[in-house]
Amino acid sequence: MDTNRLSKKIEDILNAQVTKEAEAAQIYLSYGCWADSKGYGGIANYFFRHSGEERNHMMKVMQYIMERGGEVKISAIKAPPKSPKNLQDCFEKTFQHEVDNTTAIYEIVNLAHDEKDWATYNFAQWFVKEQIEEEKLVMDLLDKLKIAGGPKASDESLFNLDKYLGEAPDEVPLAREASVDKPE
Ligand code: OFO
Repeated sequence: MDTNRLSKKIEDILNAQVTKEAEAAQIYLSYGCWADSKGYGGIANYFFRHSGEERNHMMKVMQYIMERGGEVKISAIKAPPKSPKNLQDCFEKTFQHEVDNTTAIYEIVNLAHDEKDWATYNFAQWFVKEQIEEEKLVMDLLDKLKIAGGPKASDESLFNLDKYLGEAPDEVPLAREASVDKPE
């Protein structure tokens, strides 16, 4: 008896997402190492923590495939791209990476919707919300760098930014949690 509750297409797209999450973890590891080599220990810490989050995402998708009776295929992952040129480039590339990942998640949602696979559709909603958070987190990074002076940021403001990011919370409040008493 076939107990696989996933279509071949859904199983394939989810397996591709397992690989994407593993690749994201490697990219953030590489950015963390790059930041550390430039003396930004706090920013390195930020990327190392986020690398761990990507591994957690990988685990969630992997477990979901198995939970639905599907077959997980662990594939080779690409090497991370070249080191960023500077902090602006690093944060912009991080933002672009998250936007690309959001597109990949939306493809899973679209396919699940087309196939009326409501279990996968429901599972993918966790990632839709997570992507709002992840994009907002990186938008905040870009905003903080801009306030610090962007390409003209002084050593002192970069020192403070680095310190802040080393201790910054990994969760960001979302609009859905806002109220007039607690707007953010
Ligand atoms: Fe950065 O996000 Fe995974 O899914």
